[in-house]
Parts: sequence; structure tokens; C-alpha cells
Amino acid sequence: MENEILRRPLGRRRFLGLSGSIAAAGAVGAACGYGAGKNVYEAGTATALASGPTQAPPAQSTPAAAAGARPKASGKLATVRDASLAPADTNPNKTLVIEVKDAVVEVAAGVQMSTWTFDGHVPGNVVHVRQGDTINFTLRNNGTMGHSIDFHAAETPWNINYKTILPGQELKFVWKANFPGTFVYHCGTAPVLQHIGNGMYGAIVVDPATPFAPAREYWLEQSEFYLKAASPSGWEGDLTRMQAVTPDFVVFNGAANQYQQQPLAAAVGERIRLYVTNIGPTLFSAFHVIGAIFDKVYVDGNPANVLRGVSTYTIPPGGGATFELVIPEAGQYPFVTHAFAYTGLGAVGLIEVK
Ligand SMILES: [Cu+2]
Repeated sequence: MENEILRRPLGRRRFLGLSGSIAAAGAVGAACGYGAGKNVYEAGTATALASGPTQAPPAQSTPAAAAGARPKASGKLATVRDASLAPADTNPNKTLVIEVKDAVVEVAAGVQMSTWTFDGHVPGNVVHVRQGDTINFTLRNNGTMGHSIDFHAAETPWNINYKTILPGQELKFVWKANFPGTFVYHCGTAPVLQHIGNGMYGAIVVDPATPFAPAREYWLEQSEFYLKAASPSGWEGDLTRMQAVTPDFVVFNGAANQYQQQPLAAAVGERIRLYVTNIGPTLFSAFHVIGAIFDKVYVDGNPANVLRGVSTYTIPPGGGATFELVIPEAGQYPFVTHAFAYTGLGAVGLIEVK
């Protein structure tokens, strides 16, 4: 389907001297009126595309929109989040401490957002454990308001262990990773929409008791950002836009288009395993790799739930899946949410196969 969609801007793409489907994907975003600024490599290209309808999402009634102040990516991200999944350590009795803290993060090139975080990152650190592990967990609130945590990999009472704690407080509980899979964790304090929308989430991967075969492994967490102007960072979360589902950016691992700036590496014929979660807070992900087919999709990341030969797979908000693919030919393979009104907002990365 994307070929038909991508064909339209092709002439313009050639005119601009671009090559590769990623440029076309960016142009699609721009053509939809959703372009969040740069979605291509070269500054000159981005400037050319920015002369098109790349700046304004559909008119909103928020003060920032009324003032014409919408966030726009510019330049390059200062850092690109490492998407490699480090192996889980082999100790079955694990200690995990997560600290809540406020932080300013770059959600698109040059766009700084004041966020509420787990461990200072959006998403928080990836938690990687093994099925059967016992997790001795501590949540420490060094933020400025009440927060909590909800592990989708855990079976534990919500009213006891997912309760909100105030700044300066700690919450400890022990849980067991009974189910293997690819899960989210998030703050569950009301309004949850706002706490997730402001950056309080991460991913947790539970390896199955019988491990998967060796592969090149990456984690990707899709999410949306809804912004309004704020000082001193420039931007902060906008609950009104979250409620209206009018995102400024839709991203993988916390920053728009970051894996165009620094693609994920893989080799021809190598098994690639992607642990993909979607924290939303509201949008579904239609996860797809352009030019490839998933050899296997493990629903929720559980090896008992296997699908074969899948092109695009839905990941609901709060869900996850594990994808395996083997790419037979060298080149660039964009991974996207195939919901194209959102793709151009930053949900395009690249797998570079050599
Ligand atoms: Cu919170």
C-alpha cells in the first residue's frame, strides 16, 4: 500500500535530489499536513520540505496553537537513544530500584520538553529479566508530586502496590515474572493520560524459560507527545491536546525520527528480534517494516503465541509484541507505524542492512 502512497511525492523527491523510501515517508508526512519538521537526512532537504505544509497540524483551540507556536524539529538530536537490548543478568533474585524525577528531554531535534520520568529518561530504563525471576522492587519518588508504577509483567494487587506515593516517599514490593513477554510499565496516578503523556513509562522484557535463539536484538517503544509552550524548557505536556488526541510527535524510544539520524544496524541474513511496545497514551501502533515481512510475531512476546508471515501487526496502547525477521538483501528498511497521519510526526526509523 505504501508504494501507491509514496508514488505521489516521487517527482518532488527526485526534484529535491532525495533517494530512498525514507525521504518519501517524510514527504508523505508533509503532504498530510502533519510533517513535524525534519523527517529526512539533509538540512537543505528539510528546508525544502518545510516550505510545504509541514508546520501546522490541524487548527487547535489551545493557547499555544492560537499564538501560532507549534513545536518544529530543527537540526539534529544531541543524542540518539541506544535501542540495543542488553542481555538479562542470570541472577534469579533481582533488585530493581526506579527513581521518579522531573527532567527536560529532547523529544524532537531542538525541541525540549519538561517531563516527569522514571530514572531521568523518556522512556525509562528498559527492565530485562527472565521468566521465574523474583524482583525485589523499590520505587523512590524524587519528583514534585504524587506518582506510582504499574508493571504489565507483574501479578500484584493494584490497591496495595500500585498506589501513589508522595515526593520523598518510597514504595517496596516483591513480584515474580511468571509470564515471558514484551511489556510496558507506566505511572498509574490519575489522570493516567497526563502522567503517561508527560513521559512516565518504559519497557520490560521477560525472557522465556527456554530462551529464544540468538539474534540481533533491539527494543522500541512507541509513544505520542502533546505539547504546549512553557518556560524555561520551551515545551511541556498539554492535557487538552492529549484528550483531543492531536499529537505533535509520534516517536520510537522518546524522540522523533532518531533512527533516521542513526539507523539500527543488521547484517544480511541475520535474525533480527524487535521487542516492540506501544505506551500510547492513546494511539494504536500498526507496526511494519517497509520492504520486509515478519517471519514470526510473538503476540505479547510470549513464545506460545506465534504468528507467521506477518506484514503489519497491531499493538494496542499498553501492549507489546516481539517481532522476528531475516532480511535477505542489503539496503535500508524503514520501520513505521503504518497509520500514515501519524507516521510523518516522527514514527519512522531505519534498519540499515549490510
Ligand atoms: Cu506519575
